Amino acid sequence: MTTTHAAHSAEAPLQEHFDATIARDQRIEPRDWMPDGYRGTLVRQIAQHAHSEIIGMQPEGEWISRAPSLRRKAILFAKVQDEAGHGLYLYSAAETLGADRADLTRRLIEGRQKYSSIFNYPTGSFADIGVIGWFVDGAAICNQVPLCRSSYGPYARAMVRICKEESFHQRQGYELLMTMMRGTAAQREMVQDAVDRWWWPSLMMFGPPDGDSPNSAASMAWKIKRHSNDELRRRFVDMTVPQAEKLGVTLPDPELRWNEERGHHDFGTPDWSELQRVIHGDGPCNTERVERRRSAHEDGAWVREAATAHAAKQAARARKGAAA
Ligand code: FAQ
Repeated sequence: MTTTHAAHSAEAPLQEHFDATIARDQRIEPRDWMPDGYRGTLVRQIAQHAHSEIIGMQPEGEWISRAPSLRRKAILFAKVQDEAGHGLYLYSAAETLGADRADLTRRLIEGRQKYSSIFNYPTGSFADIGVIGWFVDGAAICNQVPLCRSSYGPYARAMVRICKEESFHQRQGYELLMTMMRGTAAQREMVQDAVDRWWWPSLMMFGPPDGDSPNSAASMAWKIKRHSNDELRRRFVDMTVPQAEKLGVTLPDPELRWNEERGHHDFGTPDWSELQRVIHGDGPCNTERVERRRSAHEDGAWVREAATAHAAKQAARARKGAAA
């Protein structure tokens, strides 16, 4: 996206170099000049993504102590730890743009930055853990594999490892559901109930429809986003329908059917007013999820202070050693 007034300013050669790099599909790196809008958009999206990973630990974390076997507990524990790691890579990527992690956390806690709507729904049964892996990680993969080709180097590289781990997460969810579907009638009902509750919120993860997505045009011109919200949503539906058939569950959408002509599935319209409500703080669990994040942050203050004091001590020792 070329800023026309820049063509007349001292920034013109820098803007030209930036535009040419994007046009050649090469990466922008932290040392490179970039337009303020590009930097701001990246900080916004990466911070929202990082916050989602961290808040996303809560709905599943609630089940670690209630997992039905040691094996399931170990798997869930590893998954929730992975989400923490993803949050940390992403905050680091935001820091390469000049953002400050403490400031981003403050903005999250004060409701000034967003996180994914999906993490404002309750996890009522252990089947929800399987469905989160299958749907939520599946949607995350659809959305994030193209981000491995995002134009900003540190973000794209962080996404490579994140996507590998999300793929493992999705499979563990599907395997858990397969196991439950081979179990008792009550277990099969739990799976169907979880599918019914998570389907529509999962479709909303891809964001508002293209016509109501104010950030998409610039993000796609800058090659931060490679596909539109609706395009990725369609891919997710096409990917998930055969998996649902194999599993033996029904997706709760009477309009869902294969369209031979288009070579894609037709599907119903999510309740966009629900998405807006949840994004703006009025979902079933927004208050408790942000409050939990706030108290974890406050309770962890002594750890941050101790780590800072320890790092200062180590640095002083190293200086003393170098001077001796
Ligand atoms: N929830 O103009 P657009 C995961 C906001 S990680 C909340 O279309 P954009 C892993 C949007 O920010 C899941 N807010 O925006 C995991 C904007 O507001 P703003 C997170 C939403 O950025 C699995 C406004 O609405 N993934 O699942 C949502 O071009 C299991 C207008 O929207 C990412 O963040 C929403 N659903 O497109 C963890 C991926 N949709 O910022 C634990 C990276 C839209 O102007 C357990 N992000 N908004 O105030 C993206 O790809 C994009 O940011 C979109 C939105 C596609 C989410």
